Amino acid sequence: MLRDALRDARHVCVLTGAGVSAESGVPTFRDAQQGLWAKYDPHQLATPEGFLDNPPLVWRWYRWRRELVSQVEPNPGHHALAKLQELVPRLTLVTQNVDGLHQRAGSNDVIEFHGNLFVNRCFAEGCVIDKDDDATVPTCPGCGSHVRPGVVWFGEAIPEAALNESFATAADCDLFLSVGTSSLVFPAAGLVDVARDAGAVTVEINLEPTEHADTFDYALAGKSGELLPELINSLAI
Ligand code: BV8
Repeated sequence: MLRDALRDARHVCVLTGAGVSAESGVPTFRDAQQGLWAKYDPHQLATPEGFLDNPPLVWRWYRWRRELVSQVEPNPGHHALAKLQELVPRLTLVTQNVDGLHQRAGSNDVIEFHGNLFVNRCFAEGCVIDKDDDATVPTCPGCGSHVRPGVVWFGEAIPEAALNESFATAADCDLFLSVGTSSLVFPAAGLVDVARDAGAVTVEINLEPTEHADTFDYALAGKSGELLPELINSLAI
């Protein structure tokens, strides 16, 4: 029984994707882009090549996303994961999301596998840039290079600390919970294989079964904002 496996778990590893933020009103990459962004492919915009090809366009897209995320709230799914962290001996939350909503819901020690939407970095050096002038494309005060959003683009390496800590967690956990992700983007999608090989119970919660659903011990189809509170509240009983 899933509830018993969760109750008996010593170390839970949770991996979340854009589906966890969907009920807060944050569109997923695979949802049709909204409004003027409908004609752009996020997989093109979210690349270093896309940025260098048109820095003002990519900045407009990220500023639009920052504005959108700053106006939404964490949903019951985010809050349920924050509550789960209090109910189990150890929980490590790895998120592919860049919206910071897990932290706003009270989750601690979140590993941001793909960076954070609200951080700015120097394009050339990678260092964090605190100031954000309103220029169309901010420039690094240190070296004059473009400033870029502090997210991981397609074709870019995952930050080493996040990568190592996430794979170590997957290898150590005894329950792996994948929520709201299509499990199509690597290397994040490879975490569950490490957990499974280490003997962990694996669980998928997704709006509809992903193409990998049959490789999980449990696969629950439905909204994370409904299924997570149900699951976690059943623990508290
Ligand atoms: C890298 C930040 C190498 C940017 C993002 C094999 C191994 C390694 C790499 C690759 C590989 N094969 C291919 C690659 C390359 C590539 C990749 O995986 N491509 C895919 C398209 C095949 N990977 C990379 O480029 C990665 N880097 O490997 O570097 C390297 C090594 C050394 C040196 C140099 C290079 C970097 C990938 C990171 C890309 N950045 N985000 C930004 O946000 O702007 S990824 C971005 O897209 C999201 O973070 C998310 O992770 C991903 C998918 O987006 P979504 O579709 O929105 O979300 P998701 O897939 O999670 O799907 C949503 C799910 O939710 C759906 O299933 C839906 O049914 C469900 N859902 C919806 N509503 C709900 C719900 N579920 C529950 N409740 C609901 N209410």
